[in-house]
Amino acid sequence: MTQTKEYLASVMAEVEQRNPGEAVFHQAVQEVLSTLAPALEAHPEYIDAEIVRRIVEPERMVMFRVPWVDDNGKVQVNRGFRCQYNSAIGPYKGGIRLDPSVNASVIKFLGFEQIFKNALTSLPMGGGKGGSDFNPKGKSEGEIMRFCQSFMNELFRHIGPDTDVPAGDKGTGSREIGYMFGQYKKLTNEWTGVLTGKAIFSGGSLARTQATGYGLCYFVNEMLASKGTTFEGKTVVVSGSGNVAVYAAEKATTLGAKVVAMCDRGGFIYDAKGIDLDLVKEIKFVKRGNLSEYVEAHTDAKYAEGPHGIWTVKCDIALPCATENELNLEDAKELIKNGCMLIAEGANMPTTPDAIEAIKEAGLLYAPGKASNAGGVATSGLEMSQNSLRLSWSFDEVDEKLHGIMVNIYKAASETAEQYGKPGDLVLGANIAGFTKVANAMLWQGVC
Ligand code: NDP
Ligand code: 2IT
Repeated sequence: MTQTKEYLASVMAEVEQRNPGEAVFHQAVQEVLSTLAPALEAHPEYIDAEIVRRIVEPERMVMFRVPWVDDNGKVQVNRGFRCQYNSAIGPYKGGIRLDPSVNASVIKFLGFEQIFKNALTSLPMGGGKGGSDFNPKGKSEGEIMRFCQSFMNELFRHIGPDTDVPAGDKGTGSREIGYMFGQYKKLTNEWTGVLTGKAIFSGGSLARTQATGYGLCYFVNEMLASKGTTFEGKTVVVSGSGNVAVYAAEKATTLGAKVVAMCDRGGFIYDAKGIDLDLVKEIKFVKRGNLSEYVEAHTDAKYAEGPHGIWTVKCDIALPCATENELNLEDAKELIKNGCMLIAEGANMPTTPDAIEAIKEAGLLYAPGKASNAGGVATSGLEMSQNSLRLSWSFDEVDEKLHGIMVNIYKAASETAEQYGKPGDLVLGANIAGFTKVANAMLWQGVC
């Protein structure tokens, strides 16, 4: 085991040396590599074929200029990325993030996570991610459209329904996917399922909008069942108030829980009666406003500046659904002190490594995003299937398939954890289950 751990440490050192200063990328790789030793011990052929050294290196990374003209006639320049990380089990698949914080490190961390997440869904999808440092906040419809068209003017030559299928992520919703899809169609003169998260009337799948949040709750349901309990009567805190957060809160509420707090970048709301989700949807999705407006309608609710305070709210279940590293050690200590029993990630890598340690040590149930938030990409996979079949399934049909996939991911992660002598360690279980699938495909395909 020592030798294997040394081998993994040497790969990690190479990743750090080859990608200097890319902190979140290093963090994501470290999280996976720190759990792989038992799998490599059981399968020395993975070391012989240098699967780990190969899997940490993206197959391709495209970086490009995205020029566009703002409403004042001024030329703006953003940077676009697409990381085509691994295509061993299917076409590259993963979202596009539009956020000022986007850089090569962020895109590579997200692409790397996506490899294992997509493998866990059991659908034939490789891993990829893209995005731009464009900030959609405060832009007019015209500016959003011109940016998306310019972004696609370059991206189109790198993607395709059997090559790479992007989708939404933070900052990219149905509106942006629509403009990108329109431009791809114009440039290629082809109507194909090249993007997922499309509108229902234009080849999209029912339940894709809800899928990440609903899937997260289906996964949490399985975790709770392992302790003989359910969502019924639980108090839940959900960070964020975007696509993932809102539909996680909606499903948790349907399953009998009370969601008492949510946040955005500006601050968090606390409503002891249970959050009014119709109002949150109106503020965030229709008006594209700030959550602070919530207390204008619900004067007995509270709003506090800064999103971090949300973790001081007492709850049974915490669902971080906003962004990476949003839940740190101090936040974890607050949750533990207040009797929280379960933390499951809707966002990608929202919990810092020291916070994860503390959460595990305190004996809370903990689910890593690459397992618990896989419902979104799984349903994107179902959208691809429907596009290929030229068919549309009903909401219930898709939702039922999503539910089955999440139950299976939980089973795969928990059974793998048990198989490797770490029962309950869903981080190790998810990493090894996802890794093994991709590693076997890479072995079978030879050194390429
Ligand atoms: P959205 O853009 O729809 O919503 C993001 C939410 O998080 C918003 O409420 C936003 O606040 C808040 N937020 C963003 N950045 C920060 C920050 N730095 N600090 C505090 N709050 C922040 O994104 P999604 O819901 O789609 O994505 C959320 C997370 O889930 C991301 O990590 C994404 O990668 C992950 N994910 C998304 C999937 C999907 O299908 N969309 C699938 C799986 C994972 P504000 O409104 O003020 O901007
Ligand atoms: O992080 C993710 O899994 C997503 N943003 C969804 C990707 C997708 O292709 O649906």
